[in-house]
Amino acid sequence: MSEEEGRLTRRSFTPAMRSAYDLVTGWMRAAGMVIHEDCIGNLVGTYTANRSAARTLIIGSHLDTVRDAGIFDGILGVMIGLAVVERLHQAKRRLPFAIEVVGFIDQEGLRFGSSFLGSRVLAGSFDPAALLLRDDQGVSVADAVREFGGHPDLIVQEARRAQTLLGYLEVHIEQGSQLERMNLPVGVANTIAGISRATLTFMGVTGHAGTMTMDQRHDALCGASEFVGAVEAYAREIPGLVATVGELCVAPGARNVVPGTATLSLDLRHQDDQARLSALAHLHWRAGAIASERGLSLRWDEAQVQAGTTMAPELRNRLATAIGAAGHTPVEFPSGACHDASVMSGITDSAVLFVRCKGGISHNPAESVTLEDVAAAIEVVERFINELAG
Ligand code: HGY
Ligand code: MN
Ligand code: MN
Ligand code: MN
Repeated sequence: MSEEEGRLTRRSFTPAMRSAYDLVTGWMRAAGMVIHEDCIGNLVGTYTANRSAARTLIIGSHLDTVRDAGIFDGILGVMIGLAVVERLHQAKRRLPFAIEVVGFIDQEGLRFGSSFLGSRVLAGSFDPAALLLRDDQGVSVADAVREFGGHPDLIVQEARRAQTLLGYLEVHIEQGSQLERMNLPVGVANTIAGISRATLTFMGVTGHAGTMTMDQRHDALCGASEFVGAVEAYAREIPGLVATVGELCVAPGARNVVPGTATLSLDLRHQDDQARLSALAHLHWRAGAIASERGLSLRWDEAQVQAGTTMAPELRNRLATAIGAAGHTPVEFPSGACHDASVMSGITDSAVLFVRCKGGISHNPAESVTLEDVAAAIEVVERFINELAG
């Protein structure tokens, strides 16, 4: 469950992740699945087809979480895939394609500041440099993978071949409130926002809180704070842009010391890649201007985490048909949250089925869904699969 008792924080390759794997593996085995953990540690349950050389439909999502997470973000998609296979197993039904239920080991990237480590391995877009990332204890991804039972040096072989795949379906809580507004249990993502991230460090002069006069100061935290305000003001002006400073670290971090450095994270998203990249360039310029006005220096490290993605029209249509057949109005809308489906789109047709969540709340222990909406999602996935099986 969690490392801090009573709160859910399931970080990649940790004992908390291992106990989740133990639970899910038991359920997968009971549902007639063959289990394996791949070279980076993704959990893969395979429900074999009724014929050899069949293609595979992957149904999955991530098993890692953010800190103090809700209990549905990620794992709901694995459990719904598992529930659908369990019902096939109970009916002693095998399909003309295999189904793999995949729990990706690292999508949120809380532990290493990575992103999509698990799905990038399957999609063949894994960057080996990610193996060198270190967590707050100095443990590298490579060592964490090994300790968890994986094989970092064999990761490149784990990439799937597109011709063996039928597609990828991710069932995920909406993490927004469109479905609630439309009073619908499920919906389909037509696009997924792209993400840029940056880590900024403002560097000034550490000083004595009592004797360094205000005109002598080059206070790194004041520079960072001005930047945080500028980010919010700018994002409010640009339609469709969301910008978040989620992490801030001040050093040396004492109440009687003028801060010498302030390091912060920046997460930028927009459905349009051009708009996102020009926002990133503007905020980079703004950070530089604030630093020079205040006699600070600035370190700026940016990463293009994921481009905006349009989900596969054919799968979206099939989902819409399944939703209609299940008695609900099919709707489509963009996803502001990122999903492994945007990475899996790089190798196979991919789609996201949203499940309504209360108040759109997510990345928050108050995250919740209803049993009826989960049942509706399971029925839609079953109809989707039956249609695919012909
Ligand atoms: O950050 C996201 O959008 C996702 O929840 N990982
Ligand atoms: Mn394998
Ligand atoms: Mn999340
Ligand atoms: Mn998620």
